[in-house]
Amino acid sequence: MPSAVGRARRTFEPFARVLLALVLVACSGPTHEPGPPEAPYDPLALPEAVDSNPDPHIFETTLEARVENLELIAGTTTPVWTYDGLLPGPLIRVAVGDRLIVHFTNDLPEETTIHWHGLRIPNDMDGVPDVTQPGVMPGGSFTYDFTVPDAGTYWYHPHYDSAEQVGYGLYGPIVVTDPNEPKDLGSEHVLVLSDMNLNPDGSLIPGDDAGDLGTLFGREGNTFLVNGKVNPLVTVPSGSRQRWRMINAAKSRYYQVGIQGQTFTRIGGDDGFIAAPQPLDRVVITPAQRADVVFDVALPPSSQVPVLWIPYDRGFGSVEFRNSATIFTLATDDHAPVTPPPLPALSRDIEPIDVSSATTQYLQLTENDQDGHVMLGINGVPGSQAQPLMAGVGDTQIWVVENTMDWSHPFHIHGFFFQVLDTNGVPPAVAEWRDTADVTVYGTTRLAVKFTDRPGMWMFHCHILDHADAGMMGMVHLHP
Ligand SMILES: [Cu+2]
Repeated sequence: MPSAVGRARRTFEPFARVLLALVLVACSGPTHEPGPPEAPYDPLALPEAVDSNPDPHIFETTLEARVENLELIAGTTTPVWTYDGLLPGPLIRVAVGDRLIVHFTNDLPEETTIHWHGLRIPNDMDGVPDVTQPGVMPGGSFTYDFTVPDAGTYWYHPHYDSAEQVGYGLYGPIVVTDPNEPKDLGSEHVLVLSDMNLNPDGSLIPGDDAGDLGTLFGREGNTFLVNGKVNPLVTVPSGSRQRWRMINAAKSRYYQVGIQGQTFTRIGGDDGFIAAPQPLDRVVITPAQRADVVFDVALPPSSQVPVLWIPYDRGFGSVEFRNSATIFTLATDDHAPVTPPPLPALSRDIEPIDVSSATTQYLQLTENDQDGHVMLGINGVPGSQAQPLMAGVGDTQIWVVENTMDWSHPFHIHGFFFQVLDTNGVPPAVAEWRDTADVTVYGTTRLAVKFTDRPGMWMFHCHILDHADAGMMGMVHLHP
């Protein structure tokens, strides 16, 4: 029979042990605590804009444009032009039909605005300085306030000195979600693809580098960036389904994206889902376009493969003597491969625009000389000197856009979706809504646009921003 002393010791000892353990834990600090399992580091994760409005259907936030020193090349700093100090700017994620309010302040040394690329919003929210709003001066502010009408992947960027400002880093992604979209589309990443022209010490190469030749070709940065990073290592489970919402935010570079041994299924483009999924080995995204792709990672465990930029022929000098480059490295973890559920059936009714009573506008994309300097234009006239095209609300128009130059032009219309009728006589492989379409070297793209509503002055331009700034832009005056 245990003595009273023995009982007391046995009762005391566990207390002492617990006490000792507590003291040890307190002294050893948090590193010895097991804690919750850490989520694997995701270098592609983007900080998201924060909603300060309690109304679930209003997303209200702030954006500040400012110069921020960031380390893009290891050991150097670059004075990047940013939204909120981030490259790219914060991801704005809203649901279709939400009201978005952005209180914007400009702390750059230069005038700026925000253009909401692809969003079908009222004209006075379109962000074109001196056309739809006064430019936002240094120290100034402007409130953007509109309803987001369409699900899809979009982006925002300035429309003042845009080649320089976008080239220096001013851009950010917008995802407009649809609560009714099919599930099982995969683990989602928003990929903002861009480039930046940097000196070895990290400083910015000026936006007028290489003079007229730079303007004609369109300046491509020498540093590839994905979500503001240089060649990050991204680890995912073997076999897992990935969904990449890719945005080409580069000011001039075309992205042709490919992975050795991997097929993509493109499910969306500029303005939401396309009519039917499209299998592709490579995805071509002109400046400003978007591509929404899914794929099941065709890599064994513990392996890695480069996600490549592959030279794409957009005219003289774009493919000659150029090699593929790594955008980032895709790796698999050491777990057994996973098998995702079958891809849900995806289809979207995209009725062809009725062009039976459409009028036709002819636009030649032209190169002009002015005082011995390269000047670009539309129908021989730079944007600053051009008369606007005319359209009435409810009109349908066919725009025949003809390229007379040695370089392709990604042609963008603000505020409206359009349908490409054909490119060099060939209709698109799959029906889709676009806001930016490629016009190939000496080629012709015909597109149909219905000006449904929202009168005002709407801009259109080449989205090689060096070309736009050199005059390849114009306006369509949409009257009530
Ligand atoms: Cu162009």
